[in-house]
Amino acid sequence: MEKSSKRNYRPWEIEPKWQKIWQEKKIFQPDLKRAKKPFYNLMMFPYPSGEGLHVGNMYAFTGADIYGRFKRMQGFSVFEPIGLDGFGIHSENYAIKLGRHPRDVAKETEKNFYRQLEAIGNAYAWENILETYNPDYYKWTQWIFIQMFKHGLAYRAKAPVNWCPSCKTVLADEQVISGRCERCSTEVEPKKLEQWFFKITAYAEKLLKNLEWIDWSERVKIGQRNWIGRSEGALIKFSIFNSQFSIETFTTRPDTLFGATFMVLAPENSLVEKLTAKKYQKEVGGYVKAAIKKTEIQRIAEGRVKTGVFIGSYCINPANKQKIPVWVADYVVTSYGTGAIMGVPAHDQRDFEFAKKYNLPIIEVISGGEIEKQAYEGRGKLVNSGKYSELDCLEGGQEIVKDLKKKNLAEFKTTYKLRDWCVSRQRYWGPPIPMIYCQKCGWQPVPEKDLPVKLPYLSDWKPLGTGVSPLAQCKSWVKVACPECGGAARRETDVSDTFLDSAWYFFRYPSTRSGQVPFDPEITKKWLPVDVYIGGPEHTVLHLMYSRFITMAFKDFGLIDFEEPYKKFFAHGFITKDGAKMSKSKGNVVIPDEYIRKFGADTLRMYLMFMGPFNQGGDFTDTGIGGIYRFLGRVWHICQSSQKISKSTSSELVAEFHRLIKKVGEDIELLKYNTAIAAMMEFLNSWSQKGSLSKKDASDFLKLLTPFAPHISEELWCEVLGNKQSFSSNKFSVHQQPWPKYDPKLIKEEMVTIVIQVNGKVRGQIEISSQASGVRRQVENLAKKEKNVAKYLAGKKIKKTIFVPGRLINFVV
Ligand code: ANZ
Ligand code: ZN
Repeated sequence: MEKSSKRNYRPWEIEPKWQKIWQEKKIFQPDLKRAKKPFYNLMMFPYPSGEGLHVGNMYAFTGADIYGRFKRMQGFSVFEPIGLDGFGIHSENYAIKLGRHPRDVAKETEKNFYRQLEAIGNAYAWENILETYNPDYYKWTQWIFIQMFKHGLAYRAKAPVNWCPSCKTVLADEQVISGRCERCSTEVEPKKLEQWFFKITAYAEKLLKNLEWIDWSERVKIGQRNWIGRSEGALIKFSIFNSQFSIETFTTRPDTLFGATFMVLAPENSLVEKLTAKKYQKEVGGYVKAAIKKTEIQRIAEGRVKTGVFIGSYCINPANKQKIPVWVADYVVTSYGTGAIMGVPAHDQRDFEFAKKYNLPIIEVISGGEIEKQAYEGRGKLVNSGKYSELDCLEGGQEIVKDLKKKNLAEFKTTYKLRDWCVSRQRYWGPPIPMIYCQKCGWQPVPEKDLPVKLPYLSDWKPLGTGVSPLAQCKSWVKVACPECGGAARRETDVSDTFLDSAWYFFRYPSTRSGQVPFDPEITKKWLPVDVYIGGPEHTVLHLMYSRFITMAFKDFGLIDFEEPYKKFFAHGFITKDGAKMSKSKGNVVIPDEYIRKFGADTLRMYLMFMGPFNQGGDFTDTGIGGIYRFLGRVWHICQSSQKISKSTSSELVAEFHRLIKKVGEDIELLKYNTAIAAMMEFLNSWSQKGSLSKKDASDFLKLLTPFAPHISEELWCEVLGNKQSFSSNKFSVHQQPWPKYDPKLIKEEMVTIVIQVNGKVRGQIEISSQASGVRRQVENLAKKEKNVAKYLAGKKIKKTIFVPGRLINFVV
């Protein structure tokens, strides 16, 4: 019978209580210098706006936190830091919307952010928080810029860049999604500006190669591979008829050279001007002018009608000495290969469409396809290719290049789609790029002793839209002595890209106390690379690529001895609301605070994890959350029931309990939180119906629950079951207990025999675990493979299968 002295489940009382104790006792703060088994559990750097975190953000953090808590109970010293990525366009745009200064907004955001995080009860190392707009932090972001410059990895160049007219700044290629600004979705425009670039292309090969061994979600690796876009091919030189000029093209299909019937230059290619014949100048000029107004992404969009104009020159196909016309067309882009292509309409679809439209000859040189309606891009034997005809195209292509190479007309070449990283932003809210320009000495880095270059407080901080940062208006700040000659010089007024702030933050976390260095070498050796990194799959090519690059650069600077920052990366799924991805712009955000107030953080955490597999996410509905709340309520009560907790565990529950320990541990390791929770629910049913648990086993049950619902587990384990030792012992908490072990002998599954019939006659039998014996598909598969049965089924079509779960299967043939 229920005793009236029993307490009710009141999460709003126990949760703040334990959060306070955990923080005071620092149980989640590892000894960074001395920890024996370090485990760096990292979640992706959040960039919250002042509106705070929504449950989608909580979802990601909680999933990572569960894993960290599990590792701690497995005996690791887990370091789980948190901080705030609050510099950059995202935060600045939010301040613009509010009409308030970004610095003031940041202060409030910070407060709200940490308050929300405390309420969810994650096991953060609160002594190591950091904010990117803090001068203690961005001092080192600037220091990194200077190291990049000193090692030749930062350079200035005038280049057509992506300009977002709404954010009034340039964007890196990675920050343009289908032609639109990643932040505000405005269509981007090309603009030619002088910018700072980081030479990420120098690491293209390494970024690609290491994907072979790092333990990352496959879909993220594929995303990175595509972004790097390695292509093997050749450079082939075409000389211009009656001219000293020649055009070099990059092709991945040198085997198709005999089929090249025209040449196409990108509108930006400087040869266009040189090679355009007088009478075509007007038309070509007009075409080029219109074309360069479009961004590359718009130009190469598939299915777009191809346009172009003939420029009045011809070149010579080096393979067959044919004279072919030179065109300019905007489907050829300037930033890839050489900005010129050989048009092979029979075997390249874009060239095919172009040739059809302008009536250019189409010559088949690879056999195997139909080229009436479209290009044949596959492989096959070479035809119409002189002495190379009859060769397989792969071999033929190699031979063609080798022969041309002897005449200096070709060379083998590997290219990458990856472009250098444009890191300057004409905005206010970011770390000023620590460079000084002197008329006499050129670009000089700010001397390291003068770091940080503090961001001055400007009241006119809004973007100007002129291609110049608002910092340029602050004349007293811009004026500076040249570090080289002492003469009058000026500061760079652009700030660096937010993605630089977040490309190295995980190096700083364990070393937030180090004033003299960006990261302490000894501590870094102990804690990095990160053991597991959990975050959104949308960062496939942005943040993850940049942070890998910066890590590789650090290694080459001699700062560290590893080149990959994250041993394991796990991409989580998204939370949707009414079927759409939860986001502020869609207006379907759910704020966690009200749910925490009503049900408690434990319920919210568990509900989020129960919605679906962690790598797939799920849809947030209010109806589901009540079920979790009731589950925790039942756990609360059963732990106080004198009938349900007794001297020893009922024999009916022993095996089931050990199976539960096994399952929950294995599921957490694979981040399959939803099935681990389901198993606990199922077990709770058995426990309520079939018998009782010993105090030890009940305590172990709570340990299984601990990573998911840390507060209720702590209260029940410590106070109700009475496991707490005094607070002065530094192992008072359930979070400091070892993960329960199961006895393999006890979980041996019961086996049952299933009789197999063919047309009603017994032809064999199989042994199968009692659990699987009820699953039709499993039984069917095994039964078909049974030797004797297989003989009777061979060559026959199964018309019908009759299945009696746990007993019999009959194939009718
Ligand atoms: C001739 C050819 C024949 C091509 C053929 C393909 C098929 P990936 O694989 O993406 O590297 N190309 C080269 N530079 C270009 C540029 N600046 N703008 C637009 N297209 C360009 O693609 C390489 C191929 O893309 C090259 O091989 C070239 O077309 C084209 F049957 O050359 B190919
Ligand atoms: Zn100077």
